[in-house]
Amino acid sequence: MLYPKMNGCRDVYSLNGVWNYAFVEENYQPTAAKTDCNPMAVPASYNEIVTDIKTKEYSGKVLYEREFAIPKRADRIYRLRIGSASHKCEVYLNGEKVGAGINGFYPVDVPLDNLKENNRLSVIIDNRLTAQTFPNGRIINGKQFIKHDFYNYTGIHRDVLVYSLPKKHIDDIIIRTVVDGDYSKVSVDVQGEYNEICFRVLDEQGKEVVCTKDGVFQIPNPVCWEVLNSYLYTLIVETDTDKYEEKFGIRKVEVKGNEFLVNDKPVYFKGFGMHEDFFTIGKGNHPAITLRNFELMKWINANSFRTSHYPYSEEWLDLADRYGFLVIDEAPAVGLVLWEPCFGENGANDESLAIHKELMKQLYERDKNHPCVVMVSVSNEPMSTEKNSEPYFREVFAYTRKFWEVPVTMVEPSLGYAHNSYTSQFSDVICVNRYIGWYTDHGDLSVIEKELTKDLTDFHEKYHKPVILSEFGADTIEGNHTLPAEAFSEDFQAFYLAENCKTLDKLDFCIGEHVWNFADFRTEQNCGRVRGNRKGVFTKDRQPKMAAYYLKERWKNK
Ligand code: BDP
Repeated sequence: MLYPKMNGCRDVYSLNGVWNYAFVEENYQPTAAKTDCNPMAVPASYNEIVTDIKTKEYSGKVLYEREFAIPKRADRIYRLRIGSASHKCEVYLNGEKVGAGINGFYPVDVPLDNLKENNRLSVIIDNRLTAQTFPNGRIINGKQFIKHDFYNYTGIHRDVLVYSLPKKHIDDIIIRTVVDGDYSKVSVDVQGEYNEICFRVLDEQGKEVVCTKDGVFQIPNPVCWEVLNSYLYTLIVETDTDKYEEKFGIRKVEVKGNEFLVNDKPVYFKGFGMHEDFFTIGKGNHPAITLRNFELMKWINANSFRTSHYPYSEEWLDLADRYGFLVIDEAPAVGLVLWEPCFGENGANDESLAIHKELMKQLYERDKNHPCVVMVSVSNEPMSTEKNSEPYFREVFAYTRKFWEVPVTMVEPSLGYAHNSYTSQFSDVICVNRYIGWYTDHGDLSVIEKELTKDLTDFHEKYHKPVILSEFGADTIEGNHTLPAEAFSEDFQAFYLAENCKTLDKLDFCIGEHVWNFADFRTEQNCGRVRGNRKGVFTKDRQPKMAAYYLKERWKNK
């Protein structure tokens, strides 16, 4: 799947802006333009814009509608791409159904075969979460219940683009670097219709270093894409009728013994679990917010992040490629925890499994060419202590490995230990979330070293895999200071993180630390949350808390 890009052979038109929106009945059909609508911004979550609590927390179907006209050429075909609409959606052009999306964090790309001079585009979104959706949820007596700890934002969250293609066009480009262990060899697989094809590669200075008709070629004196020192080549594929440019980086990723190697060199993951979340736009994509996030990560000397707990917009990955950040790309399989049962007939069942597998495949189709993606996570904190999670994840992992060549992991919940996890056996790297001294022994820093050492060592001794502490953190209200350090103060957060990090330094099989969370974010209303999850090292408006200075210093030297 290629992102729509404009060039001499392809046009792209943005349909972002102010649309009409309305809550609609279960069986609503957009046969005619709906007149009793309110205006709504795209991309954005409506929950952050409305002022009435019932509207904000509505669960059900929502219509987004707008009209558009574009210059139409007879020698082109047209498609629509919605970067994401949360969670499921159906797409209609002039009242006729043209496609559907199965998940709120993936693109929906559909043909627009019957474009008229003036068109009406209707997108019907369903934001309800069940045992067959990702995230998982349950609807009990008409009420939505979720177990994941972030707000169930609804809306069209990423760009809406109409694009044109030549009739004979390139459908997909798959770039493989480090073929046969040789850093100069690149192989490109092009899917589509063409009679003639040519591959050109430009280096970062724009100098042509390859020009060939053969999809397997050598790059002279290759420069590798390195952690925090990225180098991106530009591949230009030209056919008799079409053209597409894609950036790529040369890098090799491997787990060997206790190490995670990028280009044969061991790396230590320093960074965060994050969220797409900001004031007013909610989960709406905006490049300025993403860029601010990246500048802060650079400032704090981080080198990596996990797209907790769903795939982020493509713009994040483009920028991570450019900044040289390592990304653990996570599927939206979150909230499969604490139901009774979580897996099996009355929980995540065969239908859920089929969708989960499809999402692992679509993740590959979207993200495969990004050098920053060095590991894939199939799920965050599923109920790995339930026996039925074992056959379920055996299949998910095996299926994921059919596409992805990078290591595959799954993030262990706080309840999962080496002795009771049915799923850790499948991971290439063991990722463990721990909140010792926060959710257990609240406020007591003295228990961290002993318990964390034991938990992580047990995992390592049982599975002989490297371990990442993929979440640890403490809620912190900015501006709040206490002596001695007490929970919720900035002082406590800094000491809390330091105590965990100090412990990790003694464990040589530990290859990384991802603090929870990069910034404060919205959750459901909950008496355990003071207007959201406040474990951010940065505030929601992206200013540092005291702990940020501790991490900056630590990571400079680590
Ligand atoms: C972990 C979850 C994460 C939560 C975090 C917390 O993976 O999504 O936000 O706990 O409670 O278990 O802060």
